[in-house]
Amino acid sequence: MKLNQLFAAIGLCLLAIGSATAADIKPRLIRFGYGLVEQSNQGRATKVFADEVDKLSGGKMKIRAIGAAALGSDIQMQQALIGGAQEMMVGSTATLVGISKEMALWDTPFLFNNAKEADTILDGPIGEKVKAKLADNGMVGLVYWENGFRNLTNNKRPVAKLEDLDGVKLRVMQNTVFLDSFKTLGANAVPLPFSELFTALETKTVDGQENPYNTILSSKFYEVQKYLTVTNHVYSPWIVTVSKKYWDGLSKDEQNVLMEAAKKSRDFERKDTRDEAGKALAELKTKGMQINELTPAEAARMRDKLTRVNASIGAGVGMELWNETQAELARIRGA
Ligand code: TK8
Repeated sequence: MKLNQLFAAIGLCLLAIGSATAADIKPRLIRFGYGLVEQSNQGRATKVFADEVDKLSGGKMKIRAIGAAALGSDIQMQQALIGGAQEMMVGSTATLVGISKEMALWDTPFLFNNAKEADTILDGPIGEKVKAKLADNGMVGLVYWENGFRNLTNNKRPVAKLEDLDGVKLRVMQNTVFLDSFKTLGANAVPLPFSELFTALETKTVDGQENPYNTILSSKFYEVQKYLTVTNHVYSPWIVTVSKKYWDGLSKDEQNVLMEAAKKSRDFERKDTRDEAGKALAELKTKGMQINELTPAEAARMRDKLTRVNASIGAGVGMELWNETQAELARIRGA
């Protein structure tokens, strides 16, 4: 036997052993809902997740991806996961606060200075701890994806200073921290599901909203919004979740397939989103949006006002978690 034949024989034996012992995987159809359109960073990463699940399960586990909130808003999908009527979704952590109060940590204005800090905290022990709490409430959190730093758009006037927000009817996510934050800034904050946002802007039910550049582009908000102010006021992530009822019925191997595929999708998604963000801003400009940055003095004023909500976030998520997060950020920044 030649050496390469020997290796081939060994390989076959290993494969046989592998398939005999491992792979407690059954045919499964998993509905995975998300809010953005297919041609968005969320849609692209969902495709990566689906392909990886297919591959890792030897084609047995199939993801049926359903975007554009066709299965409902974030909050409706979460309820479907908790009840067991839907298997998986990806959505904002901000809309999970009513289910798991610790999630409000990620709503803290200016919590992270950059994406690297976000990755370190979200993928580290603090991110794990916050994610783990979901399991007490009917959902299993797999990984955090980047939604991104959020920026402000509106149709009334360029926002160059705090006072420009006076009376602006601003859609916020269905979350008390966001509501308090923007009320504190003087806006007339209105909580609405994302799935209703485009129409609300189009019909002028609201004047403005805040989301990352990627979303402003993929959801075509530039068609109904004139002014964009670079505020980067909060990094609020997305989280990939599974119905706990469904998860508990899966074998360890099946759970591993979902977890490994989720990690792969996360790494893809963060890179893809970051690559797209700069290009998206330039494209929004060519689409006719008027973009302005804040002067350092005005940015500081806004930051000062916004961080006044910090005390209530600390109380809401628990001071221990709050202090631990601040200490960890200080450690990262000092390193
Ligand atoms: C999409 C939402 C969206 C979020 C929002 O379902 O609601 O503004 O930023 O990405 O989760």
